[in-house]
Amino acid sequence: MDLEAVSKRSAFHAKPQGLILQYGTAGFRTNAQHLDHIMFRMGLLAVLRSKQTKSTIGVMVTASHNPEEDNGVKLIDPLGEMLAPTWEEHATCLASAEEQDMPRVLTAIMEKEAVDPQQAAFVVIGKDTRPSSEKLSQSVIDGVTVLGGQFHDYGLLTTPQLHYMVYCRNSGGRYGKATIEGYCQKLSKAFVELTKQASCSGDENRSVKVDCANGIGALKLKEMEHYFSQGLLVQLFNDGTEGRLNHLCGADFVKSHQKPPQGMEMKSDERCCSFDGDADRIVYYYRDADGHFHLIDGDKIATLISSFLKDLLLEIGESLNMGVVQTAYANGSSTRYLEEVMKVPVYCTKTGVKHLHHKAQEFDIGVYFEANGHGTALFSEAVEVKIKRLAQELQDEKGKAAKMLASIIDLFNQATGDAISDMLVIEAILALKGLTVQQWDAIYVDLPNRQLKVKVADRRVISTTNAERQALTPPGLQEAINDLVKKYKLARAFVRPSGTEDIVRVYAEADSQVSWEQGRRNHSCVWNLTTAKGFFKIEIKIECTGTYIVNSYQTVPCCGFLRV
Ligand code: NG1
Ligand code: ZN
Repeated sequence: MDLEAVSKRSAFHAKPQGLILQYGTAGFRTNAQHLDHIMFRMGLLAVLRSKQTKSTIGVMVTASHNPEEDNGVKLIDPLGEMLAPTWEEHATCLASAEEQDMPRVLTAIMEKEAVDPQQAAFVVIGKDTRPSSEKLSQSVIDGVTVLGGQFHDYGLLTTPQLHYMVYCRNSGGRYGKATIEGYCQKLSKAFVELTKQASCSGDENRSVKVDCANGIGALKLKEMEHYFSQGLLVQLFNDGTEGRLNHLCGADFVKSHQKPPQGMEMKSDERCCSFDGDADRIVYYYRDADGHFHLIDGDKIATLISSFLKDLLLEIGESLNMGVVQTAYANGSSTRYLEEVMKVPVYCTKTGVKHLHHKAQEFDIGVYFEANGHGTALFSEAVEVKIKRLAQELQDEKGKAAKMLASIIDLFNQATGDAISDMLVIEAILALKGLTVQQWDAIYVDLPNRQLKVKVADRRVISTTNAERQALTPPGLQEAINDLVKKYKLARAFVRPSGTEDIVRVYAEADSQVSWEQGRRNHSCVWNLTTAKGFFKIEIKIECTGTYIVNSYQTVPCCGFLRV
């Protein structure tokens, strides 16, 4: 390894002095202007990780649902998974090292991870449609090549497509062909096979409107259109020809504002969905005859999928171990429905797909979704082999169910949550079950809930436990939350520091109908605490306003007291 060459090249991607960025839940994310050195260094790190794992590593240039001026980067591990936690730390160290220290940090990582410098390295790169992505992905390539790594640049891809490519390349072809045609063919073949079995196939039922967040999802859906042209009519909105990426549209906007995106024509009872900017999240929604908007989020998607899979297993007569994985943001009604009605075990992990993904891998069949619409289903290799064998062997109804299960296994992107693949899964299930979007929505009624972002002086004053559902610090916070929520039926609230933004997130839900009937009551709690950073005043306020419970939380320096 020629450290001198690395140093020389790094000077073209010099780190602004003092700029410290952290590899968070979804890699590095910030304004694109601050990312050139990060990209170069992630190119270097990807080469080291590739040498260490003797596998292809992915580097995706995207900032998902963030505004267009931001960008970001994350590394993809050999099985298409998120980067291992120890390497996230290496990424932060390497990104934070001042220019002159960078080669030393690089060497230290190599020593710590016993990287063989002679080992060959291969890196695949993808990028989203942000104006900054082209230049930033060139900086990644610069980092890869200066360390002698080989690379393939896929250019524009959705994030889950790059995860898929990495998984294909490292599974020796078992998972599929690592090309965009391979991806389209695998998914469309599975979709067509699956929907062949559907008895109702009226056009009405088989058309869906998609808000593409003005992002990469539009390009990739257009590329796929002709593969399933007979099976599904996909109408694209916010396809990037006019609006700005993620601006007033996309899955994150729809989920957090609980309203339709701009630029989408919605007639009553039409099935609509939104992707996020890099097409790894999806939420569905519709307007009813009275014009009311109804959101169908990741929790209801997980419920639809797991109930479909469970029915198929019953039909085949196989009792496999299936589990559903959620986070603390899952609506309480969904958890209760899954556990009490469907009798499926539900597990809660920390926020962030890597936590859900790893938990889901513990089951024969693991379905995981974040409420924001990021998720997929995982099938163990043994289960996949068994189901595909049963699909050949079994006859009649059992054989039909086994064939459907075999197809749906291929339709899921098992490397990570994928809006395109999830949309096809959902459309296939709705067609097979003959369900309208309203019937799907009516499976259970969401508890009214609110999620807020609060800017705080230092979000690290809050630490959590029990899958982020309880605050450990600051002292007194959890007790205050407990005091408030115990006054309401089915109430739940928690606060946690975000892993992707410099904010604290507050979540609250309750059966507000009962609270409302009891009258308008406001409860608030204020207390003071001293931290290493100084004095903070914190207020938690839960109030009943109409049908919602609103919870707000704020820390401010002692110079003033504000309330959101
Ligand atoms: P943070 O910022 O840590 O809450 C957000 C989402 C996660 C996940 C990551 C990565 C919520 C409440 N949080 O994490 O679910 O998707 O971004 O994109 O939606
Ligand atoms: Zn995303």
